[in-house]
Amino acid sequence: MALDLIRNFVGGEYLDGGSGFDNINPVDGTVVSSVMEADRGIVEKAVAAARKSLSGPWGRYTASQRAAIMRRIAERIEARSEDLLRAEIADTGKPEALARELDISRASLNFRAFADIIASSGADSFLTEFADGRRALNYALRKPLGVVAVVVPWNLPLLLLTWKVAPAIACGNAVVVKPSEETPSTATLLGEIMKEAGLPDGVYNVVHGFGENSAGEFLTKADGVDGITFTGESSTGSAIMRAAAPSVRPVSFELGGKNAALVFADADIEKAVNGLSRSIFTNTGQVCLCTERVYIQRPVFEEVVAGLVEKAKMLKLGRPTDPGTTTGPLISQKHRDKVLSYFRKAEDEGGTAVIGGMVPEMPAELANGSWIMPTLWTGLSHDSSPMREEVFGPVAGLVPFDSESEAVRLANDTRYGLAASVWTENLERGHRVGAQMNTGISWVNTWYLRDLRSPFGGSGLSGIGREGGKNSLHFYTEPTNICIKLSEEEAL
Ligand code: NAD
Ligand code: 6OD
Repeated sequence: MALDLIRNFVGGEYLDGGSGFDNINPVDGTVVSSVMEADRGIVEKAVAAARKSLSGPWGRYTASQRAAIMRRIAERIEARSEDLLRAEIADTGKPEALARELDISRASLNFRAFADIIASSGADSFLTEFADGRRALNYALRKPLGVVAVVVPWNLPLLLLTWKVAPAIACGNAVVVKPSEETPSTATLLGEIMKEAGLPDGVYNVVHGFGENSAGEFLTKADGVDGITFTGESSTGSAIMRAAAPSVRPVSFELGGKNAALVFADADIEKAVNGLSRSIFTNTGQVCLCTERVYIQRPVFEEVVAGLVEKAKMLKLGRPTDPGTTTGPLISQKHRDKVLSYFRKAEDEGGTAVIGGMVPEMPAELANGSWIMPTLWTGLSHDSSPMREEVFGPVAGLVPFDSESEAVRLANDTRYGLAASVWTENLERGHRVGAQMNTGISWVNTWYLRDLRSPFGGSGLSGIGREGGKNSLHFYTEPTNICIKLSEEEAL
């Protein structure tokens, strides 16, 4: 189901009001829906509705009651998965199989995982014993932050939204979500699903619009927001940090990446090429974890390049529902202009596109889509802009190296620190090199394999903090330590 009119969702109701903007299908440039942009008043109403829910029954739910409602949300997501799938595809143009297997299935998994995590979480406690015999029991209660602003991007819209909303409500918060202006639909449908699951009104709210001088900025600056969790570009992270500064709000940021893959001569080359191809081209390269720099040990350089070119040739661009489509368009013409600017920079800075490097010829009915050819460059120096700046498209620079230490140095020579992958059949090397990566995650002989209990995030320009498992519980709660005197003697 693709919605024609996308409205803000506040206090359990869809609101009329706000001016409209078009939601464009990147496959063919047609208008999917009209979106009601929230003005400052609507954003303030959403924050007020969230705050009100905290002093209602929601504020008294136990962890196991919250876990139960989250499992119902997961069930309702599964029951409405076709609606969510159609909406996600219409907004993003991504292949149906990818949306089904990654985006929609992770949405329910996010709720199930954090239901389990909150249901089994306990309080940190310490039995304190002093040398003079005094004793005390310390235990830390974790209280919700309160109203959490959730600002998310367009590349994995429902996955990234629920990755934040699930732990936030598991911890007893209320949320106001600002989805990307490019992908407003699934966040909106989730409002209905939350009601169907019995989540009290006001715990989940959605405001639509853009960033600066629109819903994003209004929300991150609104009085009554107690914390901000954000996924998106590093430069937007800086702007949000400035918005959070005056009231010293906690922030959790998952930002951009310039992720490296290191392919050693002792790798299983066929498996490495398969994995690398997935890591470069999945979602048309629009995953923050995608590889954009591939360092290949010299003896296998030509073989890996040839293998990746063959893989790129096998990709099939097309409509999300066409059989065999592997690759959708970029999200917008604006984003394609950005990616194309890197095609020009690559040429100017000495690179050669061994495949791609241009806009593909598409059938007439898709000519207004944001199509781009999967592209691989050789000959780029490590210091060139396509090797240093995040492109966020189906592109990678392929560069040879000689020694392990050189590969580690090149991979770490970046201001980003999100993800890396290491391809080797040498177990010791896998552990050793993986541990030397200055990234939030290092995969060895795989890519984007996730355990939701493990820490996730990045350093440097790639983010602040970690979410996942108890890391999420730490961000979305404030501890209060209770200290109970157990002995007769008072301290001091
Ligand atoms: P973006 O930063 O342009 O937008 C993200 C969200 O922030 C949108 O909802 C947007 O409307 C909002 N926004 C923009 N300016 C704002 C402002 N001044 N105040 C408040 N909100 C504002 O990012 P994008 O183009 O939507 O997504 C692509 C980027 O996201 C890439 O850089 C990618 O690497 C990054 N990303 C990172 C992760 C991660 O986990 N590290 C995951 C997905 C995407
Ligand atoms: O898998 C996740 O939990 C996650 N946050 C992925 C981020 C992908 C970036 O585009």
